[in-house]
Amino acid sequence: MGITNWNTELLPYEQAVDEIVLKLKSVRRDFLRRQQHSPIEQVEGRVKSISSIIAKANDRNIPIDDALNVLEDIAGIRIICRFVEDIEKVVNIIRARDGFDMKILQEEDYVTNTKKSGYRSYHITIGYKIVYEDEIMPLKCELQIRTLAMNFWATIEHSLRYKYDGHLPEHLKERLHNCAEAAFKLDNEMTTIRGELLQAQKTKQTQEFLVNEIVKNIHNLYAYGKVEHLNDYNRQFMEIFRDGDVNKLSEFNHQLETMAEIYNVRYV
Ligand code: 0O2
Repeated sequence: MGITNWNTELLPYEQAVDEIVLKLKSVRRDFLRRQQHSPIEQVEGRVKSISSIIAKANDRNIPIDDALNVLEDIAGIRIICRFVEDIEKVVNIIRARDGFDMKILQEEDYVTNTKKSGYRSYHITIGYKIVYEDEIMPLKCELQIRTLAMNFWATIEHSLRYKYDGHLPEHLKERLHNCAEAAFKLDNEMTTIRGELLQAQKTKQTQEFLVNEIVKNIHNLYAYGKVEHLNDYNRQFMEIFRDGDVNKLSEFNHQLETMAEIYNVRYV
């Protein structure tokens, strides 16, 4: 076995993970800015620990020196969705980038084809290039796309598998199968109330948008010296805000916009 300086060898993977996480978080932010439901709920990234790399290489009879070239999940990204339906949307978002800033190398659908363990998730292996020490460096990265329920199950099962060194006792396997079944049912149940949840989400996003607009409009009127009604505006705003009625917030915002037009206030 050669001497691998793991800490420096893994730095490019850390950079790739940071870049991809940032890009996917921006996708989520774009949806929210457009006041749309984001199929991406959370994004997490990690570089595989040195001990996990060595253990996986050993399990698969891969010489340690080849591990970085052969293992495709040294850089790993987990994309968590609320609903099963969101998984396909995320997959399509990734596919739309194929050939642009990432290259799809492989897709594995463990959502439809549940693993024997009960594991469900959609895996995409991508090729991703980074600029590292002035050189273009191609790397591989595994994206795991799954729902919150699938993630809950996988996290618990992973910890238990680690505890038992990969050899889960039968009684635990059975329980985990029951839990996987329950997670599957939970995802299906969530799908049936998806419409209601999306509506609630939309109302909250609209309320947040209107509050931002109102605060900005009041500030602009103040900045342009239109201070005579300022206390009134603030009082009215607080009353409507406490009331929580989105229509009233919208009406009030409209009033402020009309005032801004009358006073010819330009936005600052
Ligand atoms: P860690 O600590 O998560 O990195 P392959 O079977 O090789 O064709 P696959 O399944 O994509 O394709 O490869 P692999 O190596 O079996 O699994 C890749 C990763 O998927 C795993 O990484 C896990 O994160 C996750 N995974 C796969 N199967 C299971 C499972 O049964 N339970 C859980 N909890 N996770 C799973 P690592 O290396 O296991 O670990």
